[in-house]
Amino acid sequence: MNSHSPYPSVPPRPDDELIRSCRTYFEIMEKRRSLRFFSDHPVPKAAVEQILMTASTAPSGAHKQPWTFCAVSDHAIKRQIRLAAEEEEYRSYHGRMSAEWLRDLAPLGTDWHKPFLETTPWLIIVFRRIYEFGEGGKKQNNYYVNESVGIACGFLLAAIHQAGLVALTHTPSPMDFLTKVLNRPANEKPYLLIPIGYPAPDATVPDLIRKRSDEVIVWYE
Ligand code: IYR
Repeated sequence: MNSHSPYPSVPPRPDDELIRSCRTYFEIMEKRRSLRFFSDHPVPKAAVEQILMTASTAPSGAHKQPWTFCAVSDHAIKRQIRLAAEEEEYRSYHGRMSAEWLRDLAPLGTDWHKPFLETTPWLIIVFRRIYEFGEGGKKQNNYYVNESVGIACGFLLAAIHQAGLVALTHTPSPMDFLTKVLNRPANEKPYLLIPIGYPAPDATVPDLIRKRSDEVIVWYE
Protein backbone atom coordinates (compact mmCIF):
# COMPACT_ATOMS: atom_id res chain seq x y z
CA MET A 1 0.00 0.00 0.00
CA ASN A 2 1.08 3.57 -0.71
CA SER A 3 1.72 5.80 2.24
CA HIS A 4 -1.42 7.62 3.38
CA SER A 5 -1.71 11.20 4.70
CA PRO A 6 -4.45 12.68 6.85
CA TYR A 7 -7.26 14.44 4.97
CA PRO A 8 -7.75 18.00 6.25
CA SER A 9 -10.42 17.86 8.93
CA VAL A 10 -13.73 19.49 7.96
CA PRO A 11 -15.93 20.54 10.89
CA PRO A 12 -19.70 20.26 10.23
CA ARG A 13 -21.18 23.63 9.23
CA PRO A 14 -24.53 25.06 10.32
CA ASP A 15 -27.20 23.57 8.03
CA ASP A 16 -28.43 26.91 6.68
CA GLU A 17 -24.90 27.94 5.73
CA LEU A 18 -24.32 24.58 4.05
CA ILE A 19 -27.56 24.85 2.09
CA ARG A 20 -26.78 28.42 1.05
CA SER A 21 -23.38 27.39 -0.22
CA CYS A 22 -24.90 24.51 -2.23
CA ARG A 23 -27.44 26.95 -3.67
CA THR A 24 -24.73 29.44 -4.62
CA TYR A 25 -22.83 26.79 -6.57
CA PHE A 26 -26.03 25.60 -8.23
CA GLU A 27 -26.74 29.17 -9.35
CA ILE A 28 -23.28 29.40 -10.88
CA MET A 29 -23.50 26.04 -12.68
CA GLU A 30 -27.08 26.55 -13.76
CA LYS A 31 -25.90 29.42 -15.97
CA ARG A 32 -23.56 27.15 -17.98
CA ARG A 33 -24.70 26.63 -21.54
CA SER A 34 -23.29 24.76 -24.50
CA LEU A 35 -22.41 27.38 -27.08
CA ARG A 36 -22.00 27.24 -30.84
CA PHE A 37 -21.13 30.88 -31.49
CA PHE A 38 -17.63 31.82 -30.40
CA SER A 39 -15.47 34.92 -30.55
CA ASP A 40 -11.95 34.53 -31.97
CA HIS A 41 -10.60 36.54 -29.02
CA PRO A 42 -7.43 34.76 -27.83
CA VAL A 43 -7.29 32.78 -24.60
CA PRO A 44 -3.82 32.46 -23.07
CA LYS A 45 -2.20 29.03 -23.09
CA ALA A 46 -1.57 29.26 -19.33
CA ALA A 47 -5.34 29.55 -18.72
CA VAL A 48 -6.02 26.48 -20.87
CA GLU A 49 -3.30 24.55 -19.10
CA GLN A 50 -4.76 25.42 -15.69
CA ILE A 51 -8.26 24.39 -16.83
CA LEU A 52 -6.94 21.08 -18.15
CA MET A 53 -5.07 20.42 -14.92
CA THR A 54 -8.35 20.96 -13.05
CA ALA A 55 -9.94 18.34 -15.30
CA SER A 56 -7.04 16.05 -14.51
CA THR A 57 -7.87 16.18 -10.77
CA ALA A 58 -10.93 14.00 -11.51
CA PRO A 59 -11.19 10.61 -9.80
CA SER A 60 -10.34 7.64 -12.00
CA GLY A 61 -10.29 3.85 -11.84
CA ALA A 62 -7.23 2.79 -9.77
CA HIS A 63 -6.02 6.39 -10.15
CA LYS A 64 -4.77 5.63 -13.67
CA GLN A 65 -5.94 9.04 -14.98
CA PRO A 66 -6.69 7.40 -18.34
CA TRP A 67 -6.94 10.58 -20.37
CA THR A 68 -4.90 12.72 -22.74
CA PHE A 69 -5.98 16.27 -23.55
CA CYS A 70 -4.78 17.60 -26.90
CA ALA A 71 -4.95 21.41 -26.97
CA VAL A 72 -4.87 22.84 -30.49
CA SER A 73 -4.41 26.51 -31.35
CA ASP A 74 -2.54 25.88 -34.64
CA HIS A 75 -4.70 27.27 -37.48
CA ALA A 76 -3.74 24.63 -40.04
CA ILE A 77 -4.64 21.78 -37.66
CA LYS A 78 -7.92 23.47 -36.67
CA ARG A 79 -8.78 23.77 -40.37
CA GLN A 80 -7.98 20.10 -40.98
CA ILE A 81 -10.19 19.12 -38.03
CA ARG A 82 -13.04 21.34 -39.24
CA LEU A 83 -12.96 19.93 -42.78
CA ALA A 84 -12.80 16.31 -41.59
CA ALA A 85 -15.55 16.86 -38.99
CA GLU A 86 -17.82 18.57 -41.52
CA GLU A 87 -17.34 15.69 -43.95
CA GLU A 88 -18.51 13.18 -41.31
CA GLU A 89 -21.29 15.45 -40.09
CA TYR A 90 -22.54 16.00 -43.63
CA ARG A 91 -22.95 12.24 -43.99
CA SER A 92 -24.59 12.01 -40.57
CA TYR A 93 -27.15 14.72 -41.34
CA HIS A 94 -27.79 13.24 -44.81
CA GLY A 95 -28.64 9.63 -44.02
CA ARG A 96 -26.75 8.31 -41.01
CA MET A 97 -28.98 9.84 -38.33
CA SER A 98 -32.52 8.51 -37.98
CA ALA A 99 -35.56 10.71 -38.65
CA GLU A 100 -36.32 10.57 -34.90
CA TRP A 101 -32.79 11.76 -34.07
CA LEU A 102 -33.02 14.65 -36.54
CA ARG A 103 -36.40 15.58 -35.04
CA ASP A 104 -34.88 15.59 -31.53
CA LEU A 105 -32.06 17.86 -32.73
CA ALA A 106 -34.32 20.32 -34.56
CA PRO A 107 -34.85 22.60 -31.50
CA LEU A 108 -31.07 22.99 -31.18
CA GLY A 109 -30.77 24.30 -34.74
CA THR A 110 -27.64 22.26 -35.50
CA ASP A 111 -26.52 21.20 -38.96
CA TRP A 112 -23.33 19.87 -40.58
CA HIS A 113 -21.59 23.25 -40.73
CA LYS A 114 -19.04 23.59 -37.91
CA PRO A 115 -17.37 27.02 -38.39
CA PHE A 116 -16.65 27.25 -34.67
CA LEU A 117 -13.97 24.58 -35.10
CA GLU A 118 -11.87 27.29 -36.76
CA THR A 119 -13.12 30.36 -34.88
CA THR A 120 -12.29 29.31 -31.35
CA PRO A 121 -8.80 30.05 -30.08
CA TRP A 122 -8.50 26.49 -28.73
CA LEU A 123 -9.84 23.07 -29.53
CA ILE A 124 -9.49 20.51 -26.78
CA ILE A 125 -9.61 16.94 -27.99
CA VAL A 126 -10.07 14.52 -25.14
CA PHE A 127 -8.71 11.01 -25.67
CA ARG A 128 -9.47 8.03 -23.48
CA ARG A 129 -6.50 5.79 -22.86
CA ILE A 130 -7.72 2.23 -23.17
CA TYR A 131 -4.41 0.70 -22.03
CA GLU A 132 -0.88 1.67 -21.14
CA PHE A 133 2.36 0.17 -22.37
CA GLY A 134 3.89 -1.53 -19.32
CA GLU A 135 7.29 -3.15 -18.91
CA GLY A 136 8.53 -4.72 -22.11
CA GLY A 137 5.77 -3.00 -24.05
CA LYS A 138 3.13 -5.25 -22.43
CA LYS A 139 -0.44 -3.89 -22.67
CA GLN A 140 -1.98 -3.02 -19.30
CA ASN A 141 -5.68 -2.25 -19.47
CA ASN A 142 -7.03 0.78 -17.64
CA TYR A 143 -10.18 0.51 -15.54
CA TYR A 144 -13.58 2.22 -15.90
CA VAL A 145 -12.13 4.32 -18.68
CA ASN A 146 -15.43 5.74 -19.96
CA GLU A 147 -16.62 6.65 -16.49
CA SER A 148 -13.28 8.21 -15.54
CA VAL A 149 -12.95 10.28 -18.72
CA GLY A 150 -16.61 11.33 -18.52
CA ILE A 151 -16.05 12.65 -15.00
CA ALA A 152 -12.87 14.45 -16.10
CA CYS A 153 -14.84 16.12 -18.89
CA GLY A 154 -17.43 17.22 -16.31
CA PHE A 155 -14.66 18.83 -14.28
CA LEU A 156 -13.33 20.38 -17.49
CA LEU A 157 -16.67 21.97 -18.38
CA ALA A 158 -17.07 23.29 -14.83
CA ALA A 159 -13.56 24.82 -14.92
CA ILE A 160 -14.25 26.44 -18.30
CA HIS A 161 -17.49 27.92 -16.97
CA GLN A 162 -15.85 29.11 -13.76
CA ALA A 163 -13.26 30.94 -15.92
CA GLY A 164 -16.04 32.86 -17.70
CA LEU A 165 -15.32 30.98 -20.93
CA VAL A 166 -17.70 28.84 -22.96
CA ALA A 167 -17.48 25.45 -24.63
CA LEU A 168 -19.33 22.93 -26.72
CA THR A 169 -19.22 19.19 -26.11
CA HIS A 170 -18.98 18.33 -29.77
CA THR A 171 -19.28 14.73 -30.93
CA PRO A 172 -18.57 14.43 -34.63
CA SER A 173 -19.18 10.80 -35.43
CA PRO A 174 -17.20 8.73 -36.23
CA MET A 175 -14.27 10.54 -34.64
CA ASP A 176 -11.39 8.37 -35.90
CA PHE A 177 -10.11 11.24 -38.04
CA LEU A 178 -8.89 12.93 -34.85
CA THR A 179 -6.47 10.07 -34.19
CA LYS A 180 -5.00 10.57 -37.64
CA VAL A 181 -4.89 14.37 -37.70
CA LEU A 182 -3.31 14.53 -34.23
CA ASN A 183 -1.10 11.51 -34.81
CA ARG A 184 -2.18 9.78 -31.59
CA PRO A 185 -1.01 6.30 -30.57
CA ALA A 186 -3.13 3.12 -30.76
CA ASN A 187 -3.91 3.06 -27.01
CA GLU A 188 -5.82 6.38 -27.26
CA LYS A 189 -9.35 6.74 -28.63
CA PRO A 190 -11.06 10.10 -29.26
CA TYR A 191 -13.77 10.84 -26.69
CA LEU A 192 -14.92 14.45 -27.10
CA LEU A 193 -13.99 17.50 -29.14
CA ILE A 194 -14.40 20.64 -27.03
CA PRO A 195 -13.96 24.10 -28.58
CA ILE A 196 -13.19 26.69 -25.89
CA GLY A 197 -13.29 30.45 -26.07
CA TYR A 198 -15.27 33.58 -25.32
CA PRO A 199 -18.85 33.83 -26.58
CA ALA A 200 -19.45 35.83 -29.77
CA PRO A 201 -21.10 39.18 -28.88
CA ASP A 202 -24.25 38.14 -30.78
CA ALA A 203 -24.27 34.53 -29.55
CA THR A 204 -27.64 32.90 -28.93
CA VAL A 205 -28.61 29.66 -27.20
CA PRO A 206 -31.76 27.59 -27.63
CA ASP A 207 -34.44 28.13 -24.98
CA LEU A 208 -34.15 24.88 -23.09
CA ILE A 209 -35.90 23.94 -19.87
CA ARG A 210 -34.06 21.73 -17.41
CA LYS A 211 -35.87 18.93 -15.59
CA ARG A 212 -37.28 19.70 -12.14
CA SER A 213 -35.86 18.04 -9.04
CA ASP A 214 -38.78 15.56 -8.83
CA GLU A 215 -38.03 14.46 -12.40
CA VAL A 216 -34.40 13.62 -11.77
CA ILE A 217 -34.24 12.64 -8.08
CA VAL A 218 -35.91 9.74 -6.28
CA TRP A 219 -35.61 9.96 -2.50
CA TYR A 220 -35.45 6.92 -0.21
CA GLU A 221 -35.66 8.34 3.32
N1 IYR B 1 -22.83 15.39 -33.71
C1 IYR B 1 -23.78 16.16 -34.46
C2 IYR B 1 -25.21 15.87 -34.08
C3 IYR B 1 -25.60 16.16 -32.69
C4 IYR B 1 -25.99 15.13 -31.87
C5 IYR B 1 -26.46 15.36 -30.61
I1 IYR B 1 -27.14 13.83 -29.49
C6 IYR B 1 -26.50 16.68 -30.11
O1 IYR B 1 -26.95 16.93 -28.83
C7 IYR B 1 -26.12 17.73 -30.93
C8 IYR B 1 -25.64 17.46 -32.22
C9 IYR B 1 -23.47 17.66 -34.35
O2 IYR B 1 -22.59 18.03 -33.59
O3 IYR B 1 -24.08 18.46 -35.05
